[in-house]
Amino acid sequence: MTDRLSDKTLGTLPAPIDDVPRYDRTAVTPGIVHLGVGAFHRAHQAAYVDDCLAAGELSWGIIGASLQSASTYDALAPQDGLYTLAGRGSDGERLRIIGSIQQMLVAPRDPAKLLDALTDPRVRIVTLTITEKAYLRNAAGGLDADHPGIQADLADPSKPQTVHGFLVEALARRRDAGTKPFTILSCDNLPSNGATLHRLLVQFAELRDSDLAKHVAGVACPSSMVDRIVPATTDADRQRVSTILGVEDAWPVMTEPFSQWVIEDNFPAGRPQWEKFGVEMVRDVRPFEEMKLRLLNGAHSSIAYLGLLAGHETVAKSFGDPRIHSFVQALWSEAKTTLPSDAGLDTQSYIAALTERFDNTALAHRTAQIANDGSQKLPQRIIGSAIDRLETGNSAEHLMLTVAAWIRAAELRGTELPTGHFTDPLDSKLADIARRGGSAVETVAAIFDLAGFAKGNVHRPDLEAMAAGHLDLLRIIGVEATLAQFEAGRTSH
Ligand code: CS2
Repeated sequence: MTDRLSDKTLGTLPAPIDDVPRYDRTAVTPGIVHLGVGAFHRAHQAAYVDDCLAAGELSWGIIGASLQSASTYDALAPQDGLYTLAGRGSDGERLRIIGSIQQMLVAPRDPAKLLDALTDPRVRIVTLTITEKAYLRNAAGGLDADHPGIQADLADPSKPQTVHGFLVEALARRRDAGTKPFTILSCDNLPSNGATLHRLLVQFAELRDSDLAKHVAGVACPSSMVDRIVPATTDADRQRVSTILGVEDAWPVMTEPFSQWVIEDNFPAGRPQWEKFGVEMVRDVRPFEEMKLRLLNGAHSSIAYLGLLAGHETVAKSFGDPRIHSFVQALWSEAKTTLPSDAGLDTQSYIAALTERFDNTALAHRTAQIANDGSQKLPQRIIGSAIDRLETGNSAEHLMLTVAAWIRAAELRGTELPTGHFTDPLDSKLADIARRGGSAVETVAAIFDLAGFAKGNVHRPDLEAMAAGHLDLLRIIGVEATLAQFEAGRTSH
């Protein structure tokens, strides 16, 4: 098979394709720059924008930029930005071709080109899926001003490396050219993601000059909650999809049927009519975000770390392990009580839907994929709930076993788990701590310090004590017996 999926071959695709772009792609103009054009963006925001383009809103094409690797560019540029989105559920697979990405850029290859796109007056929104670690927060939650990327961007603003450097330089140039600022929409799994990004950008701009900081402070950064499970594409997926298409798609994206996007409706420079396609435009995203982070992502991390320790390769296998399954139910019982009770959240139905989604065996969602970047994820997924539980005099044992399982899985890399099986931005320091071979108490204290978990919180000693007790169990009796002990504890209450 030599032909690639492209504008030229689009008309030759066979009938089993459920949907293809039915709009004139040559008439689309750029309205959105997306930073971090990985699989998640392509399964989620790009699909909603594709719906808007198909409805005739042709001024919202996406320029997709990778901030690090050129792999997405290399796969999609020869395909005119087209790719297959495969929705996989118990009733089979639905293939859809997405056409909303009209141009691709690789920031490190040509930062000036990305700055040009960001200063294009037609671009009115910048969306981001850059993952938690790219926000470059220090242990106290502020901007990590010592980060080499930040230092480089302060030294030479015209060749940015970080998202902060790109956005602030683009905003400065737009201001100087009399172009209105774009709206910045974070789509990452962080609490108050828009407000968090806004704060970090202002801090960064402040390091350049205070007038610029004032200007950046006036830029709208609405928060949003994004939800769709997107396992990494495998070679088998590439082959299967390409065989069905009859042309090669170098990077199809796998996902589940479920999709949700809740957005704070604050777009001074305009926006597509996303609400026509199921997007919830609301005044306050916070309750939705918290429910998602604490119930979905918290359980995901738990399933991932316990699953890794128990030898389960995928979420469906780990969640299908009866001990892990009932552990996660108990984790949910702890976490759900921390959610706001006056926001109309239906946690019961949410948990029922999650149970079905995690059971989806058509998705081979690897536990090692979710295990990445634990130091960046656990604060909003687990630690926040645990603090709230202690605050109200309740226990947080299940939540803290998840933290202990992360620490245990991290220290087993290189022995029982392959080296680099999952990674973390704090890896070199985590490895130093593991090498010291300290007691559970010492190890947990060092890791809480390093990652800034519960920094300055009165409950931190209790959280550490719980995590250390659980880490001891995992080290001495192993994950199976630890889960059995938790189970026995639940039934005896
Ligand atoms: C997962 C998320 O990898 C992870 O950490 O928990 O990517 C999760 O699949 C998405 O947030 C679902 O919306």
